Amino acid sequence: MVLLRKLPGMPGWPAALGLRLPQKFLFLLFLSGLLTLCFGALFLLPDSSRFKRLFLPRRATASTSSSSSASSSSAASSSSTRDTDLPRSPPAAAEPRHASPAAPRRLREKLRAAPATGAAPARDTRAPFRFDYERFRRSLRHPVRGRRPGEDPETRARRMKIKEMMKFAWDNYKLYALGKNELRPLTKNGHIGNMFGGLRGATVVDALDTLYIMELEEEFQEAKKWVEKSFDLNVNGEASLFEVNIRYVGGLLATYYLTGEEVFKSKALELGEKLLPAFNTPTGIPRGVINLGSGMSWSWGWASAGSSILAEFGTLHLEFLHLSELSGNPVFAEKVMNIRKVLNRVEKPQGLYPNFLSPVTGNWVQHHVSIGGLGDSFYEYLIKSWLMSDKKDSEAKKMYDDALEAIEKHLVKKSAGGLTYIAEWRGGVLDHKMGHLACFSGGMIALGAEHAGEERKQHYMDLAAEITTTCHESYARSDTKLGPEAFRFDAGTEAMATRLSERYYILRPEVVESYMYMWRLTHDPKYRQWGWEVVKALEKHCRVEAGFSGIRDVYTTTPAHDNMQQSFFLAETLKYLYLLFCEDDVLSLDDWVFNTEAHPLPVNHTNFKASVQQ
Ligand code: DMJ
Repeated sequence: MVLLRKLPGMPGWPAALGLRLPQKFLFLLFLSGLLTLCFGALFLLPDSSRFKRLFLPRRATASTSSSSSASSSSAASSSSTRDTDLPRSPPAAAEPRHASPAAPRRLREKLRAAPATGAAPARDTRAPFRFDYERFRRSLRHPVRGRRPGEDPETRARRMKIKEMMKFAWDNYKLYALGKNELRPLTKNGHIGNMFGGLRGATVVDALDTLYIMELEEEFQEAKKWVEKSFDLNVNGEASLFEVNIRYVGGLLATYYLTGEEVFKSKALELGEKLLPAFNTPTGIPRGVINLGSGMSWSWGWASAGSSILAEFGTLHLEFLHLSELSGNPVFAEKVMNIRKVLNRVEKPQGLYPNFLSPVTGNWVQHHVSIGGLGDSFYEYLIKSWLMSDKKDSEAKKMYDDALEAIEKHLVKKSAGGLTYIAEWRGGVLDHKMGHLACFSGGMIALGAEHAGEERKQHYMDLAAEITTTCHESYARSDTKLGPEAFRFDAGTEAMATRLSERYYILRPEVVESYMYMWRLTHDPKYRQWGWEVVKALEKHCRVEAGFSGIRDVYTTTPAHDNMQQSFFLAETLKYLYLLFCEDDVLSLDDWVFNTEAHPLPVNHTNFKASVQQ
């Protein structure tokens, strides 16, 4: 209206245009409509627009930022309220970032090409936060690399042998594949694959902390230099949220905590930010695949009806709490605490956790339960969350205790030959099979046993020992003394693969992981003995001219090689073997929990800022 006031010496606008009264009225009407429209359009501007911030109250624009603390809590609470009246479509703003695989292809392609609004690293407006590294180091109860008191020469020699294997694996990767994700040791070149969304150097990041712990100083410096100079996070590919988290975020966090070198922290935080858009779903349960450039996410094509996988969204907790701890930004912790809430709300069949959950409804999609692939590290992260919280996160402990009780009641079986194993469950029907992946559970159950009620302690230690023995049997009964990908207990078979497709060994760590925990918790020398058998078998069957390779059949003494040196061989298999022959104060279990890729993350002795809210 101010604009229409008649100024002295100047005709008013309508008069100046030579309009009559009814026309003037119409003109005014048109003008006021136009103004209303312009104001309304402000709401459609991007949040970053200067005009929007000028005209609208600040809170309205900040609410979509993915990492400001205010926005994250509102996101978390809005996802919980949304859950009460599901199913419902995701909020319009979040929709393009997680097109479901069921969406028509053209739409998905269009969305993929859409600008990267969801992935933009959110601006944190709070005062700069500095993690007190020195205080953290002072809180450790043991020197990170141990004290090296007098030890018997055989143990030392075995440890040195494993160190030599690590150097061999690293040197060949460096020579033939530096900057690629894995080494192909037969063809002497690198492999990139499609799990890491365009990120490179999976072996470098996975190997960093092992090189450091083994005191391979020169090699550690080579790896560090690659991270500083060549590790590019501005990539634009489709990544597994789970794999990027456990290998890259876990590896970088662990190396920061071990060394205090800022580069590892800043890369971990930058990468962590890029993973956040995967959580923009109606329930806050992240989808499995994310484009690290655009922030769009979707479910695996093979996962039942667009579901998310228990072992994937359940294996973020440890790393995300540390991302909050190091950044001072609670958004990471809030995201994983919300996953807990969803899991606690949904009904568990017989107290078991099925492997497929809808990120839209928060309900189970299929009743397949497994402590091996698709389920495994979810259980591992429950007990480790409790340990990492310095035994304060009682919610995690209770979830672990209840889950283990249900597993024992429904899945733990004894074979005719007396071997204890954990079967899989398909809608109430048992599949008498154990995957190599499930063999981590011996170590996990032992780790939890120490903290079980007095009357359960010995029971769980026995269970852990029995499962570890069964997994050892799966190795001992093969011609190579290495274990198959899966072994069965049916039709007269005990701890052996029955299908051709399950006879391979890809340098996996789970069996030696359990040996390491069992050794630390019992000091029974048989675990070192068993570990040494694995070292000899690896040398004999997997070591080739330019590195280590998986084999296609553990039941032949002249196995074909798969031409792949997996990054977890350096991160986990060799690390756990090395620790098996170390004193207990090297990466002491008092101070560290290992993430599922064997990257050590510190126990919270210093009262984390992002401590768990009950
Ligand atoms: C590793 O990447 C991790 O241990 C994960 O939890 C399971 N699979 C591999 C090793 O087998």
